[in-house]
Amino acid sequence: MAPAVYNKYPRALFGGSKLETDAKGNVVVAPESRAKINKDVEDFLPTWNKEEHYEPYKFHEYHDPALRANPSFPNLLANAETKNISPKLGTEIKGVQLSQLNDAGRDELALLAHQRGVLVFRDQDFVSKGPQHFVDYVKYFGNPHIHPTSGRPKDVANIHVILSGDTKEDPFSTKTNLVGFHSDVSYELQPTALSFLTVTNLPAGGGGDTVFADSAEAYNRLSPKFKDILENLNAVHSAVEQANFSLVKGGVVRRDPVENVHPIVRTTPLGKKVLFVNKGFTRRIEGLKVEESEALLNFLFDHVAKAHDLQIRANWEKDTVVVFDNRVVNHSAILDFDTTESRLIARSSAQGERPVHNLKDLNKPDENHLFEGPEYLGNKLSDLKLA
Ligand SMILES: O=C(O)CCC(=O)C(=O)O
Ligand SMILES: [Fe+2]
Repeated sequence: MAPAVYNKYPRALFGGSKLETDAKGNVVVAPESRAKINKDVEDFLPTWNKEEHYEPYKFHEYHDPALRANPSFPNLLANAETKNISPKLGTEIKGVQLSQLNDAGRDELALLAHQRGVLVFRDQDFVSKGPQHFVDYVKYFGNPHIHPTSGRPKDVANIHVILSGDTKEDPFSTKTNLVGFHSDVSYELQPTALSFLTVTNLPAGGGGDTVFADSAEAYNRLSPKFKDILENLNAVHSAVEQANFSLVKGGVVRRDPVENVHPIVRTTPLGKKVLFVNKGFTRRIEGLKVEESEALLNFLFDHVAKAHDLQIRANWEKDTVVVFDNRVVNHSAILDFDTTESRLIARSSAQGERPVHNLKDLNKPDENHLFEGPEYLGNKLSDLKLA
């Protein structure tokens, strides 16, 4: 049989920066690419080590901090200036220093992020306080997820870093657009809930926003009859393609890929119903034939991607921190910036509950489906011909 051929991936998405291997076997950004990145974010630069390996996540109970919050937000918003980005999704907030919030303020942060989906905080000190502070902060909200494939700062595993751009190659040579809506790591038994993003090297020429789509509104827009069909369906979310993609481009797989089955209509611990499928990781609907599943999923992916009237863009400034609830939005990077420039985004995210359709099932354990099929390349990578 002819070997499988993998398409070239657009370098701009995951970075054309020059890499090298240091004395400890870590793959790091080489000096000539480092020189293009602000000095104050050195500690956030991505590193990879092929020896780093973890077991699949096991079930743990999750108690949503938002359930403890005062819904009047006295600790979070007492001195804040807020502006809705759209009526239902996204709030821009000034006058709050996240690192200074007390526990009650952090609970309120979780609640407001859940209600508004996306919070854009200006003038934060997270970058100057460094990667360890970032993760310690996120620990309050749940277990800070370790990403299976992304770059991570050299001293801290629980931050996912993407260094994009830094290439002369045309980012659109194989695709007409690079918008890729997803909900982060939805393949996990317990995907991430509250997420913190900071862009630490902004392209000077503008662009590079992050687009968010409202998954609660996406559900609400459907007709009652169509909602009824979705209520009883579950979908498989898969980490396999992401793992293979990482192998093909010479990266790491820190945790063997899992597949998990989640309800298509998810109810959060706060009672919000959301459409929980995403083009990034949802692969098939259980119990449907292949064509039926593809048609239905493609409709739902298009519904989310095309409806600009349920989306917002978060625009980055120096020291902006975007807090989003990964259960209630999909998001995508936007590759409209000058990709000869470097853009460095760092994310630390707390794992949430195992997704449920009905709250009576909340915090009931379930098992990972470890992937054992033929598609995971693993050590078969060398048999492939790379295009
Ligand atoms: O780069 C962006 O704007 C989004 C990055 C992203 O999807 C993530 O870090 O999870
Ligand atoms: Fe993401």
